[in-house]
Amino acid sequence: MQKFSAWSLLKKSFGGHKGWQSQWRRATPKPEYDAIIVGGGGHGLGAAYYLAAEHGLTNIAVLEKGWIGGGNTGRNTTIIRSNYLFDESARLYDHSLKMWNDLAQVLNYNVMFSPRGVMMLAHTVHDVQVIKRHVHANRCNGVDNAWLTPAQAKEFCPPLNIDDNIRYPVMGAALQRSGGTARHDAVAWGYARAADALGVDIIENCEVTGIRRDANGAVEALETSRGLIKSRKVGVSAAGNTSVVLGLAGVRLPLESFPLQALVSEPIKPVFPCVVMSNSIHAYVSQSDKGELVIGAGTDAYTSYTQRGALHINAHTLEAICELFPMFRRMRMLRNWGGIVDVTPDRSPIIAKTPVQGLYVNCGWGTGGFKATPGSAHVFAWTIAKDEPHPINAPFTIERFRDGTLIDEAAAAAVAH
Ligand code: FAD
Ligand code: PYC
Repeated sequence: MQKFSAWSLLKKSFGGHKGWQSQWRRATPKPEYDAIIVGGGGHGLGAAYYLAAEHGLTNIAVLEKGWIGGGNTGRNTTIIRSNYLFDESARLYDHSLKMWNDLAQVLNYNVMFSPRGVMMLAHTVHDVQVIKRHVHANRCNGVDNAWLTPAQAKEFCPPLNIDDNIRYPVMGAALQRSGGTARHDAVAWGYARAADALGVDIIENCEVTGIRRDANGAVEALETSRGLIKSRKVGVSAAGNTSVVLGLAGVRLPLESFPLQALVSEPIKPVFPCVVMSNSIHAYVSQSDKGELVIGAGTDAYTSYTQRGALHINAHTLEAICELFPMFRRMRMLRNWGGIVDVTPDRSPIIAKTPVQGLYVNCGWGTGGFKATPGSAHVFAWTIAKDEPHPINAPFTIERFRDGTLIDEAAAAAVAH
């Protein structure tokens, strides 16, 4: 009788991740496309998918300098929520949250969306006031969020320590029940496979190194590590590196790039029912379906393009986790990594046309763009296809930093900056 390993059976049933990857890697760029997306993260692949699926543009390519999902999409802690303060953000993030609900069906790929609830802790009187303000603003915008007492917070998340005598006692929490997590790399692969099926070329190991403009200043071609590729529409979704790529066309953006780190523990049986975040003490945690605790830290204090950060940031985060969840004190950590996030002055993204005709940008998601992937990709595709913003992303312009129409979401970013 023929024997199969679990891996060979998996490959037989699904084609195997390696199989799909090598198929994309073989794709040779055509000399010209109707549109090109720079950056094969969730936002770029998603935009390519919606360009093809909703706007009928199928002669398009995604150019990725490494491998798809190898940037922040495959490095984040997968928290999904829409409890932002301002109306503009509520519309954008809630558009996305709604799309998560049936994304697996739309893409025919299990992105493992799990709306298990996201709880944000308050540890000081200031936290209580700020978080309650968010709860009220969210409810006015139809975004679900509720204030919990410490006892109610513990009832929702039994491992939580609500002892009054700890250094940062829990004074209450906001709970968005419709928030949760999804499988990060599955989002990149799901969009890539669905886009590929519609004819999109996904070209890995292809770095954009130059942007050529015609006599009128409009985009006409990209210089890449795999040769010159012509296109009159180029959308850039190159988180962490956006200012470098846009700089190739002479466009300056108000962005700074910082390392942001995360780590996972050894896997254990299911013990942690939801997502808990604490902005004040720089720690957030959930448990993945593999059983690992997924723990995230604050950003490093210094700008950098390296995908790793300083060790003491993690030590601080782990101290906070041990204080909030004493039962995790003896657990061992398995892996630590970092990503580079690009941060705008108002901690809100830019999804917009640029001053260069045919050049569009989707960036500035800082520490929080994973949750926005479907909604952001959807409105970015609209912006590229129609050469005008979708009503949802119309406020997220570059010009707001000149005009002062900021959307200041520093408090909702939920991660220490
Ligand atoms: P990416 O996935 O980074 O994709 C951009 C791609 O562009 C990369 O693959 C890169 O290689 C490519 N690229 C760059 N330059 C070039 C070039 N010149 N040519 C070709 N390709 C290029 N968000 C949340 O909502 N919830 C969270 O819990 C969360 N946790 C996080 C934890 C960590 C540790 C980190 C680092 C981030 C976290 N985020 C979180 C933020 C989130 O990961 C990002 O905002 C989001 O994934 C950005 O997606 P993207 O597709 O824009 O970027
Ligand atoms: O935006 O929810 C978020 C987040 C959590 C961790 C990093 N970003």
